[in-house]
Formats: sequence, structure tokens, C-alpha cells
Amino acid sequence: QQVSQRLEHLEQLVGGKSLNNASQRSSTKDSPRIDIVLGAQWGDEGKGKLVDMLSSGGYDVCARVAGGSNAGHTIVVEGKKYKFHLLPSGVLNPNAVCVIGNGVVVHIPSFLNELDSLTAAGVDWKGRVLLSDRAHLVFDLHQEVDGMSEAGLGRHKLGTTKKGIGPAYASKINRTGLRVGDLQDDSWDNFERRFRNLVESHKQAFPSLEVDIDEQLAYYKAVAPRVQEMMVDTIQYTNQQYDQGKRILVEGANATMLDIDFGTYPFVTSSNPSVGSVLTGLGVSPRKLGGIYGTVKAYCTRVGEGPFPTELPVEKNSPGFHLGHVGAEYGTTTGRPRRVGWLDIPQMKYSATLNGFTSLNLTKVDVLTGLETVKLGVSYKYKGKYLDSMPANLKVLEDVEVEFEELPGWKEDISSCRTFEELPMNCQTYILRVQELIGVPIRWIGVGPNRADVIDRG
Ligand code: 2SA
Ligand code: GDP
Ligand code: MG
Repeated sequence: QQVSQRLEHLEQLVGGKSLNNASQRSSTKDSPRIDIVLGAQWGDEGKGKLVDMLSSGGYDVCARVAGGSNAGHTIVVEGKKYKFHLLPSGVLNPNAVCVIGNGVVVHIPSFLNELDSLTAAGVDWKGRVLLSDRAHLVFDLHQEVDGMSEAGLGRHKLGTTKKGIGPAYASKINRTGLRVGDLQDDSWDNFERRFRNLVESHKQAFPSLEVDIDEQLAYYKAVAPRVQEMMVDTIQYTNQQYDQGKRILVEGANATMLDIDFGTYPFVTSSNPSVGSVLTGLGVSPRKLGGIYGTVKAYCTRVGEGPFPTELPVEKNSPGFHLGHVGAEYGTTTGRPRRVGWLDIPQMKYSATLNGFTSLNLTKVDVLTGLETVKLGVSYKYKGKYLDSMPANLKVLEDVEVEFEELPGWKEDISSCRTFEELPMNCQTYILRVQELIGVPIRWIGVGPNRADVIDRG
């Protein structure tokens, strides 16, 4: 009885289920708006799974707004695994039109490969994939330069995916980049001239860079008709869809702590994966935004370098080993092992403040099953004093002392639970404590990788 009283108390503290009212649910035909799924941590929280799940529930448009093929979203539908890098995970919904917005950087060979693999997997995407004419192109040379820069940094490397993301955004900001729209037939001379200039400027900075310009130009000329079929003004398209009352879902790529402005700079990606990119990467007004769904893994992972205050060692039979092993924590794009740690509450509060999450999707709770105790990093201390904001200085973040709260674990398999009440008491307490600490209602609870392995408290 004591436990159930405590649970009731925790529910009341943050309004519990009552906070999940209609205004925070997915949009309906009567209230058009743009709902957004964002990563709250360092990525790989399970955004793709939620997008796939929501989108199969009836979104008309599913959009990507930032990043490129560095992203990796794994979806499991009836045991079959799909991996997406540039395409929004909503592509598995046969009724959804997929938009790659102007804020995305597109490596055309990877994009076309992804479409070909989808065809091979029997997914009919024809006519459902639209590419912004304002999206910037990632060239092979950007990818090579990404690798060379990393090699040049030696032990200070950032741990990028080497997909050319940073160099492509640098070209965009330098105003030397090329865009999808430059692949129109009537602008070919312009494409050729600008591409030669782009190669030249990169060769000056990286003299060992070798680019077969003629081969590259021939490739882009050959694939231009395929690209042209998908190229549209996605700003006009998306806003028209909105005006017609269509339901639009945005799939965030990468995550808030990798944001070039808000993340652990310089160990970040080169875009704004937080909420701002929905406006700048799709061309919509903030007045059109609806649900902002923060995806939070029940623990924390990071792939690549940079500070990680709640990081755990991974020696055998330790909690860190358990999380990495049971959670199968390997990069979807690169296969790199992900670093693991306990859930970082100060980080989640920062993320919730930045993005204004209306509800949370707490994923991979099943991975915690079997641990004797589960910890939550609840506060940061630096030089003996509590910090009340996220330090910008990485040396400070590296040196913070994290205070942990320890909760009892559970042993029962939760993968077939479909209601909150079916979860073991200790698991319920853990989830409600996380909700209480972050102060945002947890609507979805992930209990396994399959599309159906979720508890929806909506
Ligand atoms: P980049 O390639 O320039 O964007 O790398 C800069 C930093 O951003 C991190 N980053 C990621 N972190 C988590 N997941 C990502 N996607 C893949 C996945 C990663 C993979 O889903 O697993 O397969 O390794 C992703 N993309 C970029 C990166 O690690 C650098 O810290
Ligand atoms: P994203 O980048 O945020 O879309 O996440 P990734 O797809 O890179 O990584 C998340 C991984 O966790 C994928 O392999 C998913 O299939 C898996 N996953 C998602 N949700 C759950 C869950 O609730 N439980 C388990 N066990 N796996 C999950
Ligand atoms: Mg991922």
C-alpha cells in the first residue's frame, strides 16, 4: 500500500496522466499542426521507432529538417529491420509523403542507394519522396575532407561519422556550396563552374585531396534526371499541406546535446538538431508547431568523443557492460560501440528547457531489466558547489562531480507489457521518478525494439 501511495504522490506532483491532455496529443484533421520528434540526449534514443509508430497511425507528411546521412534510425517491423540515414522513418507508412527539407545536407549517391535498398526490400516509395531544391549537396570531397580533418586532429579528434557533414555545412555557410536545385538542366553551366571552384578551394586547404572532376561531373549529369523527379519547393509544399489540414510529423536527426549551439561544442554535429531546425530546415512558422516529443533513452549513450558526466566503465559484469550489451549499443551508421552511462537529469532539464517538450518518449526501459539497482544522475557539483545551469566550458563539464540517486531494479521481463500498470512496481517507480525530476509527462514507454513494443499512456 505504501508503494501505491508513493506512486500516486509522484503522479500528482507533475500532474501525471492528466498532463497528457488533448492539447498534447498528435494533431487531428480538425487541428492541423506540425508535431515533432526530437532527440534529447546525444542521439540514438529511438526517435526512428517513434516516428515509424506515429506515422503508421496516420500522418500525411513526414519530414527531415537537419543533418544528413550521419543519422541512423533503426526500425523493426515484425522482426524485419530497416535502417534509415537520410530518409525519414515515416517512409514505411505507404500513405505518408516524405520530405527532405532545405536544412538537410544530401549526399546524392547515399540517398539513391537508400532508395534502391528500399525498393529491394519491397517498399514502394515512388512519388512519395520529395527533396528540397534548397537542400545543400554533400560531395565525396566533403567526406574525404572530413576524414582528413579527423586524422589531422589525432587524439583530439571529434569522432565524426566521416559522412562529410561538417565540411558540407561549412561550404553552405561559406556560400561556396551547391544545392539540389543546381541540378536542374538549365543551370548545368553554373553547377560545373561552382563545383570546380569548390574543388579548388578545398585543394588549397587540403593539398593531398584528389578529385576526379570529370568523373564527378559525369556522375551528377547522369543522375540529375532521377534527382529532378523528386526535387520540389518543399517550403511551398509543406505549407500548402498544412493549409489543407494535413498532418505533418518531423523526425529530428542527431540530438540536442549534439547541437552546434547548445551541445558540447566542439564535440557536436554541424547543424541544430534541437527545435529551431524545424523552422529553419523546413520553412514553417513557429505558430504551426504542435506536439514536441522529446525522446529520452532510460539511460544515456554517446558515440564519438567529448565529455560524458554520467559515463560508466564497461568491464565485464558491470552495469556499463550490461547497458552496452543488452542495449546492443553500436552505431547504426558506423557500427562503432557507443559509450554508456546513467540517465543524466541536469542534461534532460536543459534539453526540456531548450526544446519545450510537451511530452516524453522514454525508450529502452527493458534494457534496465536485470540490474540490481538503477541510478539517476540528479545534480552536478563543481568545486564543491551545485551548478544550476549547463556549463559551456568543457573542462568544467569534464570535471563535474555527479550526485546520483539509487533506485531498486527489477528482474521481470517487461517486453510484453502494454499498460503502465502491468510493469513491475520498481519499474513504475523509476519511470515516475524520472518524470518527476524532468517535469515533463512521459507518454510513451519503450519496452522492446519492435514497432509494437511500447506503452502509450496518451
Ligand atoms: P558528424 O558526423 O560530423 O555529424 O559527427 C559529429 C558528432 O556527432 C555525432 N553523431 C552521432 N551521434 C549519434 N548517432 C549518430 N548517428 C549514427 C547512429 C552514428 C553511428 O545512429 O548510430 O553510426 O556511429 C550520429 N551522427 C553524428 C558523432 O558521433 C560526433 O560526435
Ligand atoms: P535514433 O537515431 O534515435 O532513431 O535511434 P537508433 O535507431 O540509432 O538507435 C536506437 C536503437 O534502439 C535501435 O536499434 C532501435 O531498434 C532500438 N530501440 C528503440 N526503442 C527501443 C526500446 O524501447 N527497447 C529496445 N530494446 N530497443 C529499442
Ligand atoms: Mg541513431
